[in-house]
Amino acid sequence: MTLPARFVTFEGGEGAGKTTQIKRLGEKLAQAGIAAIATREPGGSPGAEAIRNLLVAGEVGRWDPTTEAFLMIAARRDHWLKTIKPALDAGKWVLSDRFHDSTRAYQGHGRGVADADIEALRRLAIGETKPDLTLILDLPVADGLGRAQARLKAKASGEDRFERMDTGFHERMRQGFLAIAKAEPKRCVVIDARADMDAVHAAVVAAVNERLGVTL
Ligand code: T5A
Repeated sequence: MTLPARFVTFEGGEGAGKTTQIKRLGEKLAQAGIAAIATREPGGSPGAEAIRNLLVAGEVGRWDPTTEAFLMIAARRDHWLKTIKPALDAGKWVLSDRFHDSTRAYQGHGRGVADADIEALRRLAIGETKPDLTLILDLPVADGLGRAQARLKAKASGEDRFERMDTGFHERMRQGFLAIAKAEPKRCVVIDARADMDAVHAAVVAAVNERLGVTL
């Protein structure tokens, strides 16, 4: 029996460990003979990566919240059309580091864009597309920003525009993710990201097995 391709998204605040956990889940899927791609937002296709460059660097106030939501969602449409949908159609699982919940949490809860407006843009861009499973890695804001700073220093990428936003913004965004998880418990699983990498990986694998009917 061939398993259906699955669309799994990882969400959470800065430095929650999404990139780390996507890599480890990808390795686990490969061991089980399941083809998968890892991708990210904003970005994940050449056009969306070009938009990413406008979003993650530069002055904090470079974009007003609504313009920022437009840019995120424009990048998402390109990513969906050029990368995610073709991979799913080819039978590959897609593991995405962020997707639409990030716009709801960051531009919506964090920066005050109305959810109804974000959802109107979403319908235009990607229709009713939803991930099969969303893993929300939850971590206190100070811990996540500390981890992200260490990672940014090591990479010297300058992609720190969101990390430089104030603590109130990061707190609202964290609560936004928890509210999304509460409203959509069938799709979302909240994982305590304070634990060490192995423990978080075990929780990720348990959620994938339980929710997607596989045995990894
Ligand atoms: N954004 C994005 C929006 O505002 N709206 C949107 O719609 C979208 C899609 C993207 C920014 O864009 C915003 C959100 C973001 O601010 P980014 O650089 O891709 O920018 O930022 P992040 O997605 O937040 O990526 P990070 O790399 O900061 O976080 P990750 O991927 O969650 O964390 P990771 O795995 O890189 O780990 C960070 C550090 O912590 C360590 C790692 O080794 C690494 O050094 N670490 C742990 N340390 C201790 N214990 C653990 N369990 C650890 N797990 C990882």
